[in-house]
Amino acid sequence: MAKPIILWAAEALLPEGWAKAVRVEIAAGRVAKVTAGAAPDGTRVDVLLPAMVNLHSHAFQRAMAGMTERRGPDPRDSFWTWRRLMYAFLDHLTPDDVEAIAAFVQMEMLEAGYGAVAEFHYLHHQPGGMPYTNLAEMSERIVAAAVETGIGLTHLPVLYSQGGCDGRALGPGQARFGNEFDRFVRLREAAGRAMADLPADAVLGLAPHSLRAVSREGVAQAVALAPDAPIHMHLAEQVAEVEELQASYGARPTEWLLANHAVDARWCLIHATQMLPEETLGLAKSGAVAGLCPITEANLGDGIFDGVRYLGAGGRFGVGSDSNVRIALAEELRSLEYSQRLAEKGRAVLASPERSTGRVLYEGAVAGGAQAAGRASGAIAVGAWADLMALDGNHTDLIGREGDAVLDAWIFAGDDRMVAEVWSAGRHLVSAGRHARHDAITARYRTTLAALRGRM
Ligand code: NGQ
Ligand code: ZN
Repeated sequence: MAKPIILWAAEALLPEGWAKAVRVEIAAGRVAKVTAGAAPDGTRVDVLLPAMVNLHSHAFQRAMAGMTERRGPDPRDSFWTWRRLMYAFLDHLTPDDVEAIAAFVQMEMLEAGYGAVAEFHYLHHQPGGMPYTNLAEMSERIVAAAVETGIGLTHLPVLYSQGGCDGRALGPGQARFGNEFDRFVRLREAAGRAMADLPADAVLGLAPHSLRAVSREGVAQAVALAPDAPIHMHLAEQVAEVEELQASYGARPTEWLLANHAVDARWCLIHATQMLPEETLGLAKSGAVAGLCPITEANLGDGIFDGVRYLGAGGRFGVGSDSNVRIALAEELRSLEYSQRLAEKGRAVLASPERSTGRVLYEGAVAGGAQAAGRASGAIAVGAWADLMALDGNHTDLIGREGDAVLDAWIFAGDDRMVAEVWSAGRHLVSAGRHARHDAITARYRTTLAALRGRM
């Protein structure tokens, strides 16, 4: 077996709280031993944290970041007009493009301090909807990107079968996503085989896209397919979606889901923005993770998650970069808190008397992200995958700060330039803020984007 890796941190956030002079031993990708008050040893870092899981990404959307900020012909631009542009954009993408974009965005995630990503993958087929010769071609490209970047991957092949919850056919922009359940099962199996190239921390889950894109039967079949796998679904993001579901099912999305499925800790509900108080409390009690994507939700004009009520009821949450319009972990957490302050007209609304805002946000999202990804990480604890991140204590905003104040300074005053080192399941991928393959991955992304712009 490989020699254990030794880290030593001036300060570290452990499950029992902050500790000084912490020595961490990593063996076979997992935390093997943690000792506080230890003499300096091995690789020295300043502030060691469990690394975050990015619980929701559509990798390809990274390449359209910043391209949808103009008014269109519609009287009102919205999520739905954005979605049309997104469909038009993705129709140009080849498997090579997807691999290059995915590698680039995974590299950015790692450099931002994420150790893993749950990729909600629905771009399966050729333009027009014909499958590739290899049904799981696009899944293989996501996997290949993860092999290159080393990011911890929870791959979520997406079931997408209809154009709306009345069961209408897929729209022309949705042809590349579509599978009936049987073909989806084969696609997911093929994706699982492709994942043999990944290290042992990789996870295969599944994702019925939404109650709009999957019928009641489809959701039930997906739930039964892999009873232990993480299951993710978009839920209650937009007002029009709530209205559509009420018209078809006579219930609101979260209300319907909680009444018809045994929603529990293996579920991750993405957005959960449009909920009535009873729905918020019901979701909090279920043990599922609310997958919040604050930067994207602001960009798309979704609305504001009822966070104070949800966290007050013990609800679990994590964060995702979703549309990948911006990869920024500190900003993702800050945006979440600021949305709550603006809604509540108060400050530090998620903090508790014992724990600062930054601490509540970070510890909550790191645990929820790991749960949602089906990944044994989210804490610097013996037996967990060594998903670790270190902040640079020499940064000006961290002068003289310790404990919770470090997290508050990073999240509210700083940004991801403070992220110095990242390990994913013991793989040391980011050093001094840069991914080991930063230049090669960036060069390929440049070439890919230039060619793509030429074709559009
Ligand atoms: C997606 N994104 O699957 O990329 C969706 C848009 C839809 C967000 N919901 C498509 N943010 O929901 O129909
Ligand atoms: Zn999404």
